[in-house]
Amino acid sequence: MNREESSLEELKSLAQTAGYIIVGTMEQTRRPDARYQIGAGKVEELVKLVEETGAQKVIFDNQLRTLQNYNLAKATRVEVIDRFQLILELFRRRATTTEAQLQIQLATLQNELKHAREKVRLSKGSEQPGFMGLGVYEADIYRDAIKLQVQTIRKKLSRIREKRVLQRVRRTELGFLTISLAGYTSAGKSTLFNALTDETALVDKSLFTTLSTQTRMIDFSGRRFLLTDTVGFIDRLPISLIEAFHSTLEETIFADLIVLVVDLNEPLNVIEKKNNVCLETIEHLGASGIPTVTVLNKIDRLKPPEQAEKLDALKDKVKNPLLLSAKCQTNLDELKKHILRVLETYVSAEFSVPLSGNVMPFISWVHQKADIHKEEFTNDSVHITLEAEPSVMEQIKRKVQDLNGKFQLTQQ
Ligand SMILES: Nc1nc2c(ncn2[C@@H]2O[C@H](COP(=O)(O)OP(=O)(O)O)[C@@H](O)[C@H]2O)c(=O)[nH]1
Ligand SMILES: [Mg+2]
Repeated sequence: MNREESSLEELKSLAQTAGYIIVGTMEQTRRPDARYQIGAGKVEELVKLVEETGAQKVIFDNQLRTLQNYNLAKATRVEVIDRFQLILELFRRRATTTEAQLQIQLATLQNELKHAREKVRLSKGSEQPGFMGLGVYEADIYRDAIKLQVQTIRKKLSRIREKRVLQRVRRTELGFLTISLAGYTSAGKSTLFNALTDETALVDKSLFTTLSTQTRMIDFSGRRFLLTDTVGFIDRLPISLIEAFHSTLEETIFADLIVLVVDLNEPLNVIEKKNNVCLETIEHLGASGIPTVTVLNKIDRLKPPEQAEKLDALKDKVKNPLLLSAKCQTNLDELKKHILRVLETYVSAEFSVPLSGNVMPFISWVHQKADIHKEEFTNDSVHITLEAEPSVMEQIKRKVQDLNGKFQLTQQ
């Protein structure tokens, strides 16, 4: 329920990513009503829609105040959540590492703290979905309990420094290369994921009991890959969810290759802005050295001259672009070839450097520019196994020699 169509589309995509089946939608353009967010007449319509469709939940695009949330749940007799809560749920479903789970708990509790007073007041003697069981609390006691939990989680988080390399090493030992699908909500990641995994025969289940449903095996050119559909980037991500988003994304994006999916049907300035946010975030996570191809998706919506025009405008700003339509399954074979080409131009190497004052800035630079496979610190040196573009590798080699280290190219 919101003003712009694109926003509702995005909400639908988010809900689907979180595992919901959408049975109906409704929109209203007006000034928000204090009691219900939507107008009284619209509430009646909503109640009817819920009854007719048998919906088990109502999701609002606009942020709901506690009172509105309460009144809507009372009227519809189902749980009502807003976009913020939906995003939290989505992260919760995807988080498998302890760090990600803690970040999400933290965001949930902080949100709860904001609404605690009002919620306790409303829940006295009520049995609304989402408000149950709070009636026994006094507001201050409830708030104190939350604050205590927040502190405990903060402490735990500061103790956790997970070795993200480990997960990858394990997969590499299994003999698969991994590919992650990244990109904004609605760009077409899941559609591409399904298109690429369509013809794939079922493989030995026991191997995959540890994998989530967002990861499947694909096979091409005699090689096997694990393809992961990530949570993706979200427009207007609430600031309080950024840490939770980073840790959820981080565990899925560390792959041998990233396929960044872009909706080419959007205006050029929007595409560029989103692409920059993606690249900056990937860099922030320390994953910018990972080989990346950019899928310019939804070309079925554009005429060929327009496709060419946009490709030309973007080609220096995005990494290894390729025109494609996930929905119509055009250029899927080109994508596979493109992936192999990009992977093959990367060279592998290993090096050791003695630890000295200026080694750490160099190592963090390497983390940004190259794809690190293994990193071992001893008392007096660091040993790194990595892949990078040939020009980057050349720079690394020179710097290693400057630092009196040993450098060696290896076979892939
Ligand atoms: N026209 C067109 N629509 C597409 C294409 N790929 C995805 N879509 C549509 O875009 C919407 C979002 O797709 P989805 O795969 O859920 O995006 P995700 O949020 O990135 O996973 C859906 O309605 C898809 O049907 C495409 O190549 N062409
Ligand atoms: Mg999706």
